[in-house]
Amino acid sequence: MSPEAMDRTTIGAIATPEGFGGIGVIKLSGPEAVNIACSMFRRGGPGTDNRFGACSEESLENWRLYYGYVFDPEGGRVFDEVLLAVMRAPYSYTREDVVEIQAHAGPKVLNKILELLISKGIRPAQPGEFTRRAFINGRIDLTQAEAVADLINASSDAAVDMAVSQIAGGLNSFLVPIRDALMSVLGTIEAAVDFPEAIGDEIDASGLTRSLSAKVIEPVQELINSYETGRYLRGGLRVTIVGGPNVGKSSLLNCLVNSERAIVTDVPGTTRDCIEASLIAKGFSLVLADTAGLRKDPDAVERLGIKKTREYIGSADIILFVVDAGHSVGHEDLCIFDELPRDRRIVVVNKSDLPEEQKKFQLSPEWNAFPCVFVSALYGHGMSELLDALTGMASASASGVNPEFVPNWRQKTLLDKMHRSVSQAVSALERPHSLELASIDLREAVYALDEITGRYVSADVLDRIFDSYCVGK
Ligand SMILES: Nc1nc2c(ncn2[C@@H]2O[C@H](COP(=O)(O)OP(=O)(O)OP(=O)(O)O)[C@@H](O)[C@H]2O)c(=O)[nH]1
Ligand SMILES: [Mg+2]
Repeated sequence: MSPEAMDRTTIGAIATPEGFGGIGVIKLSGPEAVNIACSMFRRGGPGTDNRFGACSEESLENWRLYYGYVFDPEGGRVFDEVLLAVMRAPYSYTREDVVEIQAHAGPKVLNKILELLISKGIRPAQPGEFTRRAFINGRIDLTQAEAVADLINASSDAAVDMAVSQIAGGLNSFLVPIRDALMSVLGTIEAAVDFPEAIGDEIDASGLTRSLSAKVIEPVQELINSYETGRYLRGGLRVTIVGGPNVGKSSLLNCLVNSERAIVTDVPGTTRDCIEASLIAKGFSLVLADTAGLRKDPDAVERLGIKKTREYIGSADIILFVVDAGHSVGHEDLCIFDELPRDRRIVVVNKSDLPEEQKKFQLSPEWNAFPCVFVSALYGHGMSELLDALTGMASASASGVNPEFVPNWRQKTLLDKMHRSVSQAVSALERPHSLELASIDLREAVYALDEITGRYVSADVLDRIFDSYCVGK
């Protein structure tokens, strides 16, 4: 199904977050936006004859800020002193006539102005409706619309960079040549299916297969790979803190987030559950998880905690393996360490504040090859070095990822579908008399690609995407 038919009503919403502040913005979009805003706006200040200077639609130029007052034309009551900007179609966010009113950000005053606008015929906007209109009106594609939400939700520099690149059309520009290649092969195959006598025998199946592999399968695989490595740019890098009991895992979490997030005692086995806390460090968003200490003979409750720890290890991007500087490395430590994924672990030697005579830890030869940081969670020593090691590892794994082309989960699912369909088409092309099957698979791939960009997408999918937006965006 093609993008839905346009709803032509004029919509309005408070575009800034609820609360008290300097400025609150009310945004309108639709054919009546300028007319309605004008009917309740009077220019003021220099250049006007009086406080309620007359204002006609034509007198408001595009892209200029006008100083004045919002007032109720019925009773004449003034609601606020505002700045107003008009952006007429098609040079606006939605490609419709758009008006923005910058008022004072108090919930009462903004709601009063919105109510006044509604009484004049404006419909309150649904969540994401301005961006949805920008998409329906063809100003942006669906990948760009989704990146707008990513930008709003971005919690780190890396996530901002990625969203900005994608708003500029990064992902779509990568997909355009893939679609062209698919359509070209599909055109050849469909012609051969429709006119078998004329073309059927002359078709160069191995040439088509090569083209599909180089121009479709390989770049699609590249995008799928960048989802895996770039996933944390969106949701945050998952860092799991593991180690034996009492080594200071919870103390480390508290120290990193500078808050008493987890309970710390000298009783081994204090932490039974996994405790999460977020942190922004050196431009990266980190989701830290403190876990139950891993040991050989846990009680029933600890056993459940340890099961959960293993799940966290499985889904972690980086694992901090904490050991106690006051203990030598034991068999149990080595066993835990060996269980951890090789390329994602950092050894953290905690309690390095202990006096020299109490220090028993010696770096095990097996651990030489891995990053190792000495810290004291009690005194906050070594945290900067630890964050350097963490973000260094994150940067290294992101270095192969082009932030312009990092798909989200929805897009990645459709890329998987494309990959499957095109691979099936390639197999069909390698068999005799299977051109029709190949064309069906390639059509499926084109549908999947068009669902990514929104060229053909169901209203349900759009509802799901835009419902997660805030009102006013
Ligand atoms: N000297 C010193 N003591 C520490 C340090 N970090 C933690 N401790 C102490 O070590 C003990 C255990 O700390 P926790 O943070 O609860 O250790 P844990 O690894 O979370 O322990 P479990 O949850 O029981 O597995 C507490 O008495 C802490 O005060 C440190 O850097 N130096
Ligand atoms: Mg603990």
